[in-house]
Amino acid sequence: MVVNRNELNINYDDQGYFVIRNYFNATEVSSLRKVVLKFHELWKRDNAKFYQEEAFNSSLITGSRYLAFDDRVELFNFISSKKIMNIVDSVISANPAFMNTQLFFNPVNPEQKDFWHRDCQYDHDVEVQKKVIHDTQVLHLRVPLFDELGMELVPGTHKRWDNDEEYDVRQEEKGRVSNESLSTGKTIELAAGDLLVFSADMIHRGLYGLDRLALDILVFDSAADFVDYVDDDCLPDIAMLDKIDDPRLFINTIHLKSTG
Ligand SMILES: O=C(O)CCC(=O)C(=O)O
Repeated sequence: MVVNRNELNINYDDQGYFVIRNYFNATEVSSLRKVVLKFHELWKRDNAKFYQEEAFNSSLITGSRYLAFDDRVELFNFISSKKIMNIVDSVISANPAFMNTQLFFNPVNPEQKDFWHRDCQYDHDVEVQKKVIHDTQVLHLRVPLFDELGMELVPGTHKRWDNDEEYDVRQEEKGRVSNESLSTGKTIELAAGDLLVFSADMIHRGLYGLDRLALDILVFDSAADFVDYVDDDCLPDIAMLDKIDDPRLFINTIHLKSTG
């Protein structure tokens, strides 16, 4: 599939997200699903109480705790594949760097509700959030491994502050709660094979339901100050780097770590 990188960049800049339908073929999805499911089963067993009671995601999928060398190399090669790098390069033109991976699934407890947020709200108070949304933001590339209800996003909020409704719901002010619907929200249904790219700091929520299992790849611009968020164990070692076709996403992170 030919993607128009310039057009993607314009969409991202304008709206804070874009989606490419049927970007991955059935073979690519099933190979990825196989290795991710191996991680997921082991992770669930190891985190049984957390999984049963409250979890809706895991992270550090490329780390050494649950996956062995060959599976990790396969994941690293997917993350830095031509298809992914084409997209990453269209949004971050100079020195994109790998941050982490996350896996999103349905919480076991059906009473647990999906919730609106900006990722930066977990690191910063409101006054700082108002500033950091104008700085470089982390990019999420969501690869759904099964058809899912998808995500709800508020277009444009990667560049603007919340209106009153958005703020009260997201921050649970004035009696509002974070799983209420927002009149500005836009639902993006996703199917296995699609790719959704969005800014971590825009207002968003994942929609629970169906068999959702989505791999999110998190990438940042080397010029931004995010390297402290990277766990060393999620990066490829020398022997793995040798088996990665285009390792620059990881090399950029390793370089930042060694100079930071
Ligand atoms: O899918 C979800 O449950 C939430 C996703 C999300 O917040 C994120 O990818 O940053």
